[in-house]
Amino acid sequence: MKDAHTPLEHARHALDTFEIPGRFVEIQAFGNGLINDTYVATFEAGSGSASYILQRINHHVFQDPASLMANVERVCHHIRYRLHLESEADLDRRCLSLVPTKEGASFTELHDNGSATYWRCFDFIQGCSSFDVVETPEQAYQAARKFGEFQRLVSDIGGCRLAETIPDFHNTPKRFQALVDAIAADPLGRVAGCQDEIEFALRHEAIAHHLLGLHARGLIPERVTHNDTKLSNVLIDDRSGEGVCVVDLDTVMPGLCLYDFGDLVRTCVSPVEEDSTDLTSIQVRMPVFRALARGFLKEMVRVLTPSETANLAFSGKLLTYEVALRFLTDHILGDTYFGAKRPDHNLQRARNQFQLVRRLEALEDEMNDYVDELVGMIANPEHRLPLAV
Ligand code: GN1
Ligand code: MG
Repeated sequence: MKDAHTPLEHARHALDTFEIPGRFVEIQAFGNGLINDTYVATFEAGSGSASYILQRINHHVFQDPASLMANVERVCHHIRYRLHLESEADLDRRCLSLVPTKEGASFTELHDNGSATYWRCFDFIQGCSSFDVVETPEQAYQAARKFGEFQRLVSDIGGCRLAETIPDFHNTPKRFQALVDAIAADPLGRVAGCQDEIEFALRHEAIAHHLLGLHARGLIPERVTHNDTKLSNVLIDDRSGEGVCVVDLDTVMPGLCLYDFGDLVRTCVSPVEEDSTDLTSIQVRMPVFRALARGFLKEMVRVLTPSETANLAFSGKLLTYEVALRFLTDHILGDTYFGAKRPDHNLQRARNQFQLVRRLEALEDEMNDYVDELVGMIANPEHRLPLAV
């Protein structure tokens, strides 16, 4: 086949390398991810049609696609096995299934105009939706429960330590240093236009060191974590509203469990998306926070150490601060990581997230009190905890 030209033609070409039965019908772009390019493809086979998710792995971000895919294969396989042991009936919707290439590999490498691209393909999970903004506390509960279950299921994955697909991904002190370096370099002269955000970031540096400090003292262990637990990375059943499947396994690697709870708080409590410019709408919806704590603890309460539980509320502030540092750094360096759909997009994202840090800080005591209350109720053998919303 001749070299593909448009991204869609390229995707179509990649699709041909996978072992998919039936006749190709169509392919189109899918989802809102910032890093990988995602497509959905439909095929006609026998009695009906079947859909597939095709993804181009961003190998500038994930520099070792082979190790990444080895992680994904191991994690998918392990989750399926664990769910099978728990007698899960709906296995094909509860965990991702990779479609092998025609050569039996988990991903395909293509060359287009001299540069390599990497692709993988999953069965499409029918009857689900994903959301960028939580609509009800019930949805938050479902998402948190699913990510809690995910951690519980992968907690006993055997074999060697999973590969770090992005080294230091949630090393917030290093993210802080990257911002300091970007400010010093100021390659596009953007620093003058974001003094308030820089001042806020620098003044809050202590946030960056807290969890890794506890980890260094042995109070918070390393676990296998998802590391990108935004709300849109869990599929919710269209009919029952139940959490069905955790997706986007690219950053599953060794990490701290609070990174996962923290990113859930970051992406769920606010009623507006992370790039909304209406800063007055950014609030912490306490019923949503409470639902997240209930959902996550429902699965993880027996696994967590006291320091982990004591920092559930803090973790939301940490992850929000961290991504704000990353957005601000990317703005200063020219939007090369997250991309930008409009001028100052990453600065707007950073402003939004710093505002959320302020709101979370204001309610941190209230959130901690709720977590204490919840843990106390669970510890009481006679508790009748309203774990469901
Ligand atoms: C990116 O994978 P995606 O596009 O959903 C990023 C996350 C950020 C998020 C902010 C690998 O997520 O860390 O929290 O954007 N993923 C990577 O929306 O950098
Ligand atoms: Mg992701």
